[in-house]
Amino acid sequence: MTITITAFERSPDGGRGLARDTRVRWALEEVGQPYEVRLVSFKAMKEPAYLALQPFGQIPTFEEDGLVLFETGAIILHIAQRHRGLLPDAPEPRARAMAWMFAALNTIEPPIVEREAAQITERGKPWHAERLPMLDERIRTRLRQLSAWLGDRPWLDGAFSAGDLMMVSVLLRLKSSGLLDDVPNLAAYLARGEDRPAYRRAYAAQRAVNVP
Ligand SMILES: N[C@@H](CCC(=O)N[C@@H](CS)C(=O)NCC(=O)O)C(=O)O
Repeated sequence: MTITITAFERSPDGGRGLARDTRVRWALEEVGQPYEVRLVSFKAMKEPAYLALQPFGQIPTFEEDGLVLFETGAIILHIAQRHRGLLPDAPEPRARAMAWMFAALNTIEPPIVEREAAQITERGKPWHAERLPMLDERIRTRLRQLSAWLGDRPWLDGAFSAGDLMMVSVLLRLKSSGLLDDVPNLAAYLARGEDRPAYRRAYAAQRAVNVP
């Protein structure tokens, strides 16, 4: 049965690969599963037919054989559990790879998203300039901690896993912020992720939609 995911008809990032369909495309490329993409407009994402798939009116969704999933954590965990290549077989390393997925989504992504939201919605407010350094420092704290853990390992815990896929995807949102300048091992970690053939294919596929 064909896998179908949804993505923006036109991504606000202009094809830089930061919309969250890219991480799902990447996971599918890593495990060698073909997929189709249904492009949706902002208007359609808020209509009842789409809200029946994704209650919050967001991309991406995942559909396969009657199963409908939303939330990239759930989607990528499902892909990684169903197909070989993104999770170790042994139970303990497998559980640890999942822990890194949660760390990416619950510990690292929230302050990054908060900073992005502040830059979009709070620009021009009198207190924005004072608040931004505080938001930056929250991210820097997490980056220092993650950098200390990573040290000189290539990946977070053994071989590349869904935990790395999620962590790299989240950190890529910081690429143009300058916040990675102080953590060269994390910058190199990102570069290793971006260099994976599966990531390159995923990036190219979303870019083809957004930069026709
Ligand atoms: N926690 C969700 C977040 C999904 C999300 O924020 N999607 C963004 C695009 S990357 C979106 O659809 N934004 C439009 C909106 O929220 O109206 C996930 O990981 O799937």
